[in-house]
Amino acid sequence: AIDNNKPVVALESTLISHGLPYPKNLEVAKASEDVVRSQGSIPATIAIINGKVKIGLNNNDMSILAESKNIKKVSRHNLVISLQNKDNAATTVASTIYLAALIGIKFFATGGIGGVHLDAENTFDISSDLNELSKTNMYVVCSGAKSILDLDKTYEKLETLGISRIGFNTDYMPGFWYYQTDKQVDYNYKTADELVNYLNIRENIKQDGSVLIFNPIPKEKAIKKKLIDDWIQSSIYKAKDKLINGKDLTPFLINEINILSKNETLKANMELIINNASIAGKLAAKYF
Ligand code: PSU
Ligand code: MN
Repeated sequence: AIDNNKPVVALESTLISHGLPYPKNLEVAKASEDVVRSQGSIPATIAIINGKVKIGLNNNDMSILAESKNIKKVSRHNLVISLQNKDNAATTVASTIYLAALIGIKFFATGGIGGVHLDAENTFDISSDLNELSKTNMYVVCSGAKSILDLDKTYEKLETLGISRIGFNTDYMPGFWYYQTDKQVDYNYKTADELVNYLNIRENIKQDGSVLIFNPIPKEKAIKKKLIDDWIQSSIYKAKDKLINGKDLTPFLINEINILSKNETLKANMELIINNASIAGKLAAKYF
């Protein structure tokens, strides 16, 4: 597909193995690929299977990632270890865009990127997604950064790193499970044509790094911020109590909040991931 200049959309695998429970994770992974296809693009879910980087998975690979209990979570810092140890591993936003860019993929979709965690001033926990987005050329369709993060600090950090915060029919950065934050996007593009034109201009001046294309969860599917904030507070409290930190923190919080919300957040998460994959498929098809 790449050789023939076809539109390809990369998809990550951490949300399959560590972000969503089985069997919903498999459902989302397949539905995401299907919507990319229905928009006229080619999906390439990325993971490490038996120590090999795979860009484009088959059904068996998908099932391993969705069902197996010992899938590693790899970002840039621990990627090579999983290759050497012949692991099955899921790739985060950071490692997925890194691998996708290596072979010339330009578009990527996920739910929400990683970012600056709450209390980062003490823990220094800032997702390496941000660092990777600043270095890797990728057009990333997402619903902002995950609600469990400090979204104000994440927004500022994006600007510091020179990562464009583009709205697709939104004036504000989305809040992942909730519709929007009060942080203004750099520009609100109302049509795919205008947005693709922006990407072309950017390429003319050879700007590097990623562009975040913010696509909020549909309003009627969004959850109230107040509810989410309460769930976040109690799950952060629990994480501290259980001494959960580092790369285990994000999956722990997401899972806890799914339970507290009686799967409201899980439903919203599924909805927005598939929706983002669809927009990425549409933009890629227009771009090529
Ligand atoms: N988006 C989701 N669910 C997820 C993630 C994103 O809807 O599970 C994953 C992504 O793979 C992202 C990772 O890169 O969480 C961030 O983890 P950390 O905060 O440890 O960098
Ligand atoms: Mn982290």
